[in-house]
Amino acid sequence: MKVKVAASLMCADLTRLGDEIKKLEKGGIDLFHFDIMDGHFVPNLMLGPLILESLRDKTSLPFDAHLQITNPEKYIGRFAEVGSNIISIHVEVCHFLYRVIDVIKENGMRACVALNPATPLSSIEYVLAEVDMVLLMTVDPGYAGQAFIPAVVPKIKRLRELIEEKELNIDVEVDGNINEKTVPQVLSAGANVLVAGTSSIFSGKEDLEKATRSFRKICGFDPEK
Ligand code: S6P
Ligand code: MG
Repeated sequence: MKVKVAASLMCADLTRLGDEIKKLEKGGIDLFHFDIMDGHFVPNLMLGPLILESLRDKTSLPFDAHLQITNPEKYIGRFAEVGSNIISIHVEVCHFLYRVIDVIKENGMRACVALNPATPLSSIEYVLAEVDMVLLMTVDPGYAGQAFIPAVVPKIKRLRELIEEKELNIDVEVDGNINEKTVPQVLSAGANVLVAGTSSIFSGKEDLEKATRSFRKICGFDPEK
C-alpha cells in the first residue's frame, strides 16, 4: 500500500498554522492530522472544529480528524461541515461502531477506527470490512512526546495479516513517537500511514519544509519527487 505521511498539527507552531501548512506541503506531506481532545477520554484538551474550518481554504490535502473524545457520534456532522475527509473514532468509547461508521460514510468521509495500545484487535474483528483505515496508537493518547510502546509492532503485523486474509483494502495508520528509529519497524510490520509529530518533523532541529523532506526520505520516498 502507498505510504503516506500525516503531519500532527497540534505539534506545529499554533501562532502561524497557515504558514506551517504551506511549508509542510512544499516538503511533500500527504495529509494533515488533527488531534481533538476533550479532557475526558484523554487527560488533555486540544483543538476543535474551528481550527479545521479556518484552515480548510489553505490547502486541498485531506484532513484527518482523530477524535480523542467521549460520545464521538455527537460531533460527526460538525467535523463533516468543517471539511474533514477522514474521521477516526476510538473503539474504547464507541458502543455502536456499525452505526457510527455508517454516519461517517453517509457524511461523505472515510471511516477509521482507532485503538489504544492495550486494546485488542478482536474489538474490531466484526467491523473490519466496513472501515477505510485502522489507527493503531503506539503511545497512550493524550500528549505528544511520549515513548513508543514496542508491543504494538506485532499488533500491526497481525492486523496487516488479517486485512490480507480478508482481501480488504485498508490503510493502517500509526501514531505516537514515529521517528527515524521506529519508522523501519512499523513499515515492515505493515503500517502505511505515519503520523509525524515532535519526535520527527516538529523537533525544531530543522526548518519544517526540510524536516518533512528528510522524514519522507526515511520513509523510503525518492527525494527527487
Ligand atoms: C496523541 C496524539 C498524537 C500526537 C503525536 C505526536 O494523543 O494522538 O497524534 O500528536 O503522536 O507525535 P510525537 O512524535 O510527539 O509522539
Ligand atoms: Mg493523533
